[in-house]
Amino acid sequence: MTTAQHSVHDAGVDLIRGQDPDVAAILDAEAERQATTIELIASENHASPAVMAAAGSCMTNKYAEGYPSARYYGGCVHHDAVEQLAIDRAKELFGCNYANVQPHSGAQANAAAFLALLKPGDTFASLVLADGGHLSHGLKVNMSGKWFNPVHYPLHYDESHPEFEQIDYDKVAEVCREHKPKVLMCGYSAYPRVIDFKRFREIADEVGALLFADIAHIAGLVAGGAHPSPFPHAHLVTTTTHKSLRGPRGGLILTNEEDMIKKLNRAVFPGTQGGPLMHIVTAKAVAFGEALKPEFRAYVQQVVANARTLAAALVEHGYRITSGGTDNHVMLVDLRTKDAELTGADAEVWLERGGLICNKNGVPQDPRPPKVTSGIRLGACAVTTRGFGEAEMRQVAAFIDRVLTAGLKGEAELDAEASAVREEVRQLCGGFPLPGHN
Ligand code: DSN
Repeated sequence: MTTAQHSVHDAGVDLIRGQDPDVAAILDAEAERQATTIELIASENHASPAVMAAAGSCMTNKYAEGYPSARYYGGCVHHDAVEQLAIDRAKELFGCNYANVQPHSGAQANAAAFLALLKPGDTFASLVLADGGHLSHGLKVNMSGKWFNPVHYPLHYDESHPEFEQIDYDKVAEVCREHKPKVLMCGYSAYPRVIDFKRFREIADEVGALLFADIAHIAGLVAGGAHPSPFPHAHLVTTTTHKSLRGPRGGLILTNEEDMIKKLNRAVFPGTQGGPLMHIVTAKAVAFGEALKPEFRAYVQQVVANARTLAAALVEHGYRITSGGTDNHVMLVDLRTKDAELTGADAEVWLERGGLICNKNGVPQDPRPPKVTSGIRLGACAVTTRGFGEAEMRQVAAFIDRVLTAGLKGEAELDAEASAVREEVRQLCGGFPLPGHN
């Protein structure tokens, strides 16, 4: 067992080891992978030992269908207490009057929001999905696209426009005027710029739509003051809790609209879910408590600074960053400026061989299919949690460039360089242990 594995992780896995060595071996290997690789997937993070302990706690043993003080099962006194704590902390964190902490995921939160706000066949507007949207924002094979009528607004696609690859707000208004959606959605999975919630609300008001902000990616930045809040502009906000917010894997719904509260509660339970995952609700309470601390504000400021530094360093290495940079934690790297033949699919696999974990991602107007793509998406949330600063981000950019440059030369060059980078990554990670490791 390596030093990196002497951690809070061991306490849990040691319990499993005696009973189920097969599972324990997998957990050990995953702990080792997380400790010794650089996590650049923009939607991932390293939750604290307290969050992970709560997620693995006795709260998993209980059914608590319903809401605090209104359950369908006895014995919920402590589950009431922890859910109420999570609700109160979420409301304080985001400055709103209502929080539903039960959605199992962001997609589940969105499904409940659609159920509450729309009838089958109703129209809603969202970003062109391939340009940074999410599957739950109207993909044809998702419930949102099968049962409702999504219409999509574009980015600026004209390279000479000063806001190239940023949201084209005039087109948002045009699409809304033409289709009169009941709901206008904003918030994305791969959009590196600030979202102008006020402008979205003006457009929503003009056409009589409700404004629905899915802040799954930027929730931590919003909570920590590094991105403007969707409130007071959005009527409804959904998010995940495990990305920049650094909690357990899960979802959350927020609003200030009194007339939506009953509908939202019903849409989550019994509309789209049964028993809440109370161990995860408990871990959400812990994570929200962490996010209310001043250290979290410093953390998200550093996330943004680190993302900017990584983007700038990659530009120096010859890569194009879509929209010219990033204002938040995420960036899309257009690989074609390095080499027209380089694909996101190859880059993802090659980088993993060097211990650099990311995902292929389409760039706006990408001519390649989603399983190939011309880009990779990188984020700074996880590396900032382990303590990387701007010097380390420049090192990361150099690692990325070394692996991709070698990969373009051929398998022998890739094998040698990826192995060398893998070792340097391991050493760098050793100096920045994950939370709870020593
Ligand atoms: N899969 C998430 C992401 O990577 O952004 C969105 O659900």
